[in-house]
Amino acid sequence: VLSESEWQHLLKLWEKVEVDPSEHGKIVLLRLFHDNPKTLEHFEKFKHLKPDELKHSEDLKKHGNTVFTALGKILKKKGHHEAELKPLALSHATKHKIPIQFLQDFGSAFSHTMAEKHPAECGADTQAAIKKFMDMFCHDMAAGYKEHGFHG
Ligand code: HNN
Repeated sequence: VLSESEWQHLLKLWEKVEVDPSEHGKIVLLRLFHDNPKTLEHFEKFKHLKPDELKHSEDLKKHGNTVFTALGKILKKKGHHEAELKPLALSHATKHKIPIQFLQDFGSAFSHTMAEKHPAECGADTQAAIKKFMDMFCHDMAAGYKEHGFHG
């Protein structure tokens, strides 16, 4: 459970993200694909692209926006995100079959990217809050996965 001050740190950071969610999303996804190349295999539309094509893909920007819009909606619920997580757990468990480990890897890529791009908003308190938030997200997604019989 995050404290009110931890949520405030995250929401303040998110104001920076929202200036350009597609660019932030793209950078985090590129980092995720680099750190764990297996994650890329789950994207039919990206997995055949060469590294240079991926880097300049408009489609990847679009998907970055999709992912970050979803993440922002969850974050703004400050823990009361059941309604937002339900459809995501369903699609990521049964359609995309994304192991929980990949969601954790996304959390690391997200955290590292934020520290690099927004050092002023990413002090120790905020970094700890990001970790708590991503742990909570992964935990709740895992619970949703189990309801659909996926133990990824
Ligand atoms: O639920 C859906 O299928 C809607 C599209 C969507 C959303 C809102 C996806 C999505 C797709 C479908 C893409 C399409 O149809 O254009 C796929 C193949 N994801 C994946 C695959 C992997 C994946 Mn995710 N997602 N997503 C979202 C929203 C949010 C979201 N997804 C995530 C990770 C880490 C991976 C593994 C590579 C991911 C995260 C962390 C989030 C943030 C809440």
